[in-house]
Amino acid sequence: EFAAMLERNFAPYRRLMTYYECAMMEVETKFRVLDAEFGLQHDRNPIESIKSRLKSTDSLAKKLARKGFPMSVDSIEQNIYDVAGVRVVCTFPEDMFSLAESLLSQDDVRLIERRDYVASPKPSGYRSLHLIIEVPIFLEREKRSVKVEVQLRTISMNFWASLEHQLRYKKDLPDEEAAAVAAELADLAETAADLDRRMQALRNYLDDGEE
Ligand code: 0O2
Repeated sequence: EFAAMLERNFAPYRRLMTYYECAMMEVETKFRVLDAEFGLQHDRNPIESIKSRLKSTDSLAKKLARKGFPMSVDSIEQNIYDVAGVRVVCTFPEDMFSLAESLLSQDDVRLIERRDYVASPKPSGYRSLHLIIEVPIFLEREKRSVKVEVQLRTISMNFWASLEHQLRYKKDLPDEEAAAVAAELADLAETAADLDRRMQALRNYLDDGEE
């Protein structure tokens, strides 16, 4: 159904995806600017890496179907908030939150939704700070607001999420074993969070010594 709809609406679909790509570039640049400025002030960089991705046609079709939304180009724009995704991997947990705060204080950024999976981790153990924001993009004749999902994580949270994502495809196990694997993964997430807490404490100790 989705494939047939795309075939009929290929030009508007491509146009919409281009808008998302532009918004993703804008947001990525905002983080690069914040990273550079922070580097000047503090002699270290809060961002380890940035990765942007556009949701694939396949994942879009699956998400619309799963959530029972109409299969149309307009429906993508109205209902799917993570078509454009920017993942920012930070060095320390406090960096995640100060970057988020700086981004949200910019007058062309509008916050749509904030989900703090650090304060409230998912049952899987997943931790990250998710922001759905809207940013303007300037086109030849108009200005459009486009939604972007930002995921802020530490290196340690990203390490856990990447490996858990890989292992998820191997979870075709009997219920009992699957539960044991899930429990082990949740426990590993606690270990990762502990690393973050200790690294942050060390960072704060060294920063205090410098003043
Ligand atoms: P991809 O390939 O990153 O797009 P929904 O999107 O509706 O399923 P919701 O509640 O809208 O879920 O979004 P949520 O859970 O706040 O964020 C979804 C995204 O967060 C996921 O994207 C993952 O990137 C990440 N995520 C959430 N929970 C987990 C988890 O337990 N493990 C890992 N590794 N990542 C997680 P998608 O859509 O799954 O995929």
